[in-house]
Amino acid sequence: MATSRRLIILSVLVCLLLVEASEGSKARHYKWDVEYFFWSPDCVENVVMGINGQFPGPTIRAKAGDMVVVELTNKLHTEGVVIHWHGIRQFGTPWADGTASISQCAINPGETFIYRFKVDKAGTYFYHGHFGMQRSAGLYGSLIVDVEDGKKEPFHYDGEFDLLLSDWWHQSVHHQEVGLSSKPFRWIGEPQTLLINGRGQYNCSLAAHYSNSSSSQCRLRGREQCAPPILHVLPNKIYRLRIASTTALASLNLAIGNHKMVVVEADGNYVQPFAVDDLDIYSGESYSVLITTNQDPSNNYWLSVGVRGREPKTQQGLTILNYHPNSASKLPASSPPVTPLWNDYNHSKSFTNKIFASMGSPKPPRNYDRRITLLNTQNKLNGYTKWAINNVSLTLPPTPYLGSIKNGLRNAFNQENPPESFSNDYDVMKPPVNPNTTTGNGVYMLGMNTTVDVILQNANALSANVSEIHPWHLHGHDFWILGYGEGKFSTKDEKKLNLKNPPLRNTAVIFPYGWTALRFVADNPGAWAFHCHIEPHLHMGMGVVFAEGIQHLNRIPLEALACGLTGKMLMTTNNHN
Ligand SMILES: *[C@@H]1O[C@H](CO)[C@@H](O)[C@H](O)[C@H]1NC(C)=O
Ligand SMILES: *[C@@H]1O[C@H](CO)[C@@H](O)[C@H](O)[C@H]1NC(C)=O
Ligand SMILES: *[C@@H]1O[C@H](CO)[C@@H](O)[C@H](O)[C@H]1NC(C)=O
Ligand SMILES: *[C@@H]1O[C@H](CO)[C@@H](O)[C@H](O)[C@H]1NC(C)=O
Ligand SMILES: *[C@@H]1O[C@H](CO)[C@@H](O)[C@H](O)[C@H]1NC(C)=O
Ligand SMILES: *[C@@H]1O[C@H](CO)[C@@H](O)[C@H](O)[C@H]1NC(C)=O
Ligand SMILES: *[C@@H]1O[C@H](CO)[C@@H](O)[C@H](O)[C@H]1NC(C)=O
Ligand SMILES: [Cu+2]
Repeated sequence: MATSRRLIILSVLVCLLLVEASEGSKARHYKWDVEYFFWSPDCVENVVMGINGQFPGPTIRAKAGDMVVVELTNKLHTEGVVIHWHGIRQFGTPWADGTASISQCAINPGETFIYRFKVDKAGTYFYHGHFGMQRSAGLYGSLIVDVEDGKKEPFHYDGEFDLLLSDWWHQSVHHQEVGLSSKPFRWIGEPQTLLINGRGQYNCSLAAHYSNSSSSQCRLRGREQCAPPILHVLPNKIYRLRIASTTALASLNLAIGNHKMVVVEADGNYVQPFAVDDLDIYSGESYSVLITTNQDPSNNYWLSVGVRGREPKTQQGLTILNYHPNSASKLPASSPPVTPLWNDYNHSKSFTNKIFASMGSPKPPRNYDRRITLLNTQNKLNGYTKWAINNVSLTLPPTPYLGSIKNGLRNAFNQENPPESFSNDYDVMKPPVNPNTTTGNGVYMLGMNTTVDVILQNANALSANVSEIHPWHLHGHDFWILGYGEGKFSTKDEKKLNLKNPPLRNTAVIFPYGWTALRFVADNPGAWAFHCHIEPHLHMGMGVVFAEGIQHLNRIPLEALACGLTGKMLMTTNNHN
């Protein structure tokens, strides 16, 4: 009886496996060691946090529907680690989201954690460290999901390139972190170098010879760790560039000399194609653009990346679009495209306002169940400099929320709901009269399957006439961006919200003194970070946590729980056995 039942179960399992195999989806296995090693990302030797001796880490390439399995071993010796799969929603696997203190315990030195999750949607994604400021240390790489077998992308291209953009400091992340947490505050400053696929040039310029700048012409042979990743193309073809930004701070603008770009994808969702000469990309975002190689093939062309939104002190990141196989090192005839002025926000807004969902993409629900307004302010706390949301600066608890909520551990974090809005008399245009804030680690508990609106409200920072850009990234969901506006969000802005074809994304910027309206459905049981993707800002408290439906989860893998109060709970359970 028992045997026959076992047989039935076995054959059901075999059938399931066969079904899975016949659909072509499979598991992609990776075995990674995270470690520090010496590297010269910008021609200056430094220490980077990389994977299997590579910086940036290896690219994951999968098909929609595949399982990705990453066996991650922490070889850092003196600190924990986790990796977040940015843009992957983790339906049914919230413990694999890779956020320390939120979805799992940090992986201790010497320990291995297995991330196992499904990539359900084709698109351009990336992964990065999400513990402390490890993304700034270089822990990142690309994650590309192709359409499943038998399906086609809704546009044609002959070849593709993957461009992962980042910014780089010579000062160690530990030094940066101590500065941010010190009294008086020490800001990290602007990056030394912009990197394209982990490569940039600090003390020389590929384009020195076109300008009067003091930097010297780089003399690179092409095999150096800092040599630019040349884009070799053939004439009269269409190429897809997959561009993602994992910068710690910089908002970027990317342009290619003489070539228009047609934007077709944003954050893993198709958009209505539109052509631009240059595009803005904020930390946490990704785009696919199509370019046609229809220019004079005897020439080469610059691809340039420059800083927006902060007065730039960093030279452009550069590489070359090369048509002719024998002239890869030939410099383009003219100077690199000029990055728009850093404070030309109209240029940025005009780009952002061109992005709409492609036809056939899911539409938002007509109404919302709950609206949460999040005021972004810069504050003081006992003399320390912080960022706060509705006057709460986030400090993560030692016990990850996912496990503490599932197990009803009420002492693990503040049980009251954080504020849903801010006082009406707060003047978003003026620095605060009383700049002091509080800290907290409460959670916005969302009803399962409810529709949630978030109004991100920007404000003046601590100094007069200063309001900064903040790209907000949501874990576990895509949201619709219903609109952007100036000043304080008001009921008359309500009518202007776009419910017809708003783009679905996982990252949305708020412009200085502006607001951004988002809508999403809380349909993914788990605990999810929602935060400014600027690494030092998050470190200074600029984030919140949402949670929904955790009671619907069956079992959370013990390895995700082995710390804090859930760790203690496991020990007592084991003792009873
Ligand atoms: C860049 O500067 C570093 C440190 O000053 C030096 O060691 C290195 O040789 C320089 N590299 C180039 C390409 O000039
Ligand atoms: C370099 O300086 C000269 C003389 O000051 C000026 O005419 C020229 O436009 C400058 N070139 C660039 C690329 O800035
Ligand atoms: C930006 O656009 C706004 C609204 O269209 C306009 O009033 C303003 O003058 C523009 N600013 C600049 C610097 O062009
Ligand atoms: C803000 O905090 C500082 C330092 O804790 C304190 O000296 C100051 O009085 C506070 N300001 C207000 C208006 O409460
Ligand atoms: C924020 O909290 C601090 C400390 O409780 C308080 O002094 C301050 O008035 C609050 N500010 C706002 C804008 O609510
Ligand atoms: C939430 O919605 C999904 C999809 O419509 C449905 O399968 C699920 O049962 C719902 N869950 C709850 C708790 O309502
Ligand atoms: C801020 O801007 C206002 C209006 O433009 C101006 O009157 C004021 O002097 C500025 N303050 C500072 C500190 O720059
Ligand atoms: Cu920010």
